[in-house]
Amino acid sequence: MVTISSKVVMCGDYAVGKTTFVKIFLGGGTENGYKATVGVDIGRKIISLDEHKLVFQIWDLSGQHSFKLIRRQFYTRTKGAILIYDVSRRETYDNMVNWIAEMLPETGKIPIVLIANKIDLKESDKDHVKSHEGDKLSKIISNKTGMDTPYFEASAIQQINDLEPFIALGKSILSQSNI
Ligand SMILES: Nc1nc2c(ncn2[C@@H]2O[C@H](COP(=O)(O)OP(=O)(O)OP(=O)(O)O)[C@@H](O)[C@H]2O)c(=O)[nH]1
Ligand SMILES: [Mg+2]
Repeated sequence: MVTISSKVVMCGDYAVGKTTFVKIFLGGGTENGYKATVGVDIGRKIISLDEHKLVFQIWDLSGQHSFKLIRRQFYTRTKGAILIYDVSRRETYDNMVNWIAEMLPETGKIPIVLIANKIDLKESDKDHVKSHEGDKLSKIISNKTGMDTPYFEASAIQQINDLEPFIALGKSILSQSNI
């Protein structure tokens, strides 16, 4: 058994649900209401995967535009990223390419997992971002990283695919670690 420590960043525009995912993963449940992350929150969780121990250090970044300039320094030594958009706000999908452009020069090629969040809002929003658009984006990311980009349609609030993205990222990080 090997213990691997990995810094992971949560990326995506404000209010897409980054903090909600992290809270669930860290075991804190969900809270109602939106409280914007200021700068970054850092959490830690150890999981067992394929006989190994993975120590996730999760950097939950602020998606607010006003933090864009300071975010760059947070990417050093990052081993993996979870990118999230909100299917009910198309601009958050369109902006994913800007997040990738912001991150990859700092991190180099790292495993990325893509989440289309808030699928519970799909029914009430005919203009929602469609599944094939998520697929397409995950392929674009794979082309940039040279790695598979697992893609999840999720509702953090309804706990649909709320933990799976973290496990998928952990597996990708392990497979990149030459153990
Ligand atoms: N309907 C719905 N709402 C969600 C879902 N996930 C999160 N939310 C809500 O979206 C709002 C924003 O969630 P946060 O997790 O704080 O967003 P964030 O991405 O961390 O935002 P910043 O910290 O500003 O970058 C909150 O009111 C959440 O309750 C979901 O799956 N469905
Ligand atoms: Mg947040």
